[in-house]
Amino acid sequence: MSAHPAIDPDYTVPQADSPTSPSPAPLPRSTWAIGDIQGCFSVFMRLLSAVDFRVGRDRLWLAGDLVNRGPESLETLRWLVNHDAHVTCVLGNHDLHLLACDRGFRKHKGKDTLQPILDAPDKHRLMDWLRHRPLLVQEGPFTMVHGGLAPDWDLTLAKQLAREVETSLQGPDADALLALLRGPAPTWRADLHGPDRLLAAIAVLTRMRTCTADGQVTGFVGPPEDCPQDERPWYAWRDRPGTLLFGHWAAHGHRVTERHVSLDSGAVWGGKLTAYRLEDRASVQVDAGS
Ligand SMILES: [Mn+2]
Repeated sequence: MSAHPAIDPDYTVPQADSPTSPSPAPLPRSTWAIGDIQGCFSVFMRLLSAVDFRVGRDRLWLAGDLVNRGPESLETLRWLVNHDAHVTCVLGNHDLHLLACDRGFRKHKGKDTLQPILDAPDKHRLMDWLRHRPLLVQEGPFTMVHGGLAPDWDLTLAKQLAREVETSLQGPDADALLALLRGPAPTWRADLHGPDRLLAAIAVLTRMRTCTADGQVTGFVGPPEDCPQDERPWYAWRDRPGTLLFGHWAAHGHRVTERHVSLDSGAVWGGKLTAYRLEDRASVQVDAGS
């Protein structure tokens, strides 16, 4: 018997292919939540054109994984740093990988496209900006993370854990935490302490897609319909107030319910880049392949 029984025993996977609008109505001020850019800068720029994004009027919420795998990670990061006043974003696993690579704690691997950032003359400014991004943001009814939340986390605990990680990443002992990203993370348990607690929280906040009722992750990456037995999408174990926005799960694609909005629609794999407007819940997508 599970310690954290599902609140919704009849949980069903939300419908795929949520409707998108080719030309959203203008609003006095729009807040566009955008999924994993992963260095696809030209696609990102096309999406901003498609939604008529105006600097100084509109805002961006980004679900993390700003960089890596795509061809223009440096251009993406520079643009975001230069538009900092209009950008709210959370850190994803690729962003943390970049921070760890920069400090020499992880190796730049075969499919990584981070070298131009690591070689850039303004690298320190870019890394300093990235290191000061949150892992969870909340405003009004909306909460955004890159990965997910553990079944036994309510929003209060999720925010507290995100703040603990952010404090560590932004403090004098950041290197000690980044160095630990080399190794495996423990499965989240409420009685973890110290670095293990932070590592487990990072794994949930930045890498979780599906899990068992007690929070075990198997690394399933397929669509939610094919979820392994005894697992569910992380959001399906517990009802939480408001609307949760998340990225990281390309095979989930963009699906919208009142409670959950998935934003990673696989732009870096030739899919789409998605923007979802908080004010009226309109969705706009551009094809990454064109
Ligand atoms: Mn990710």
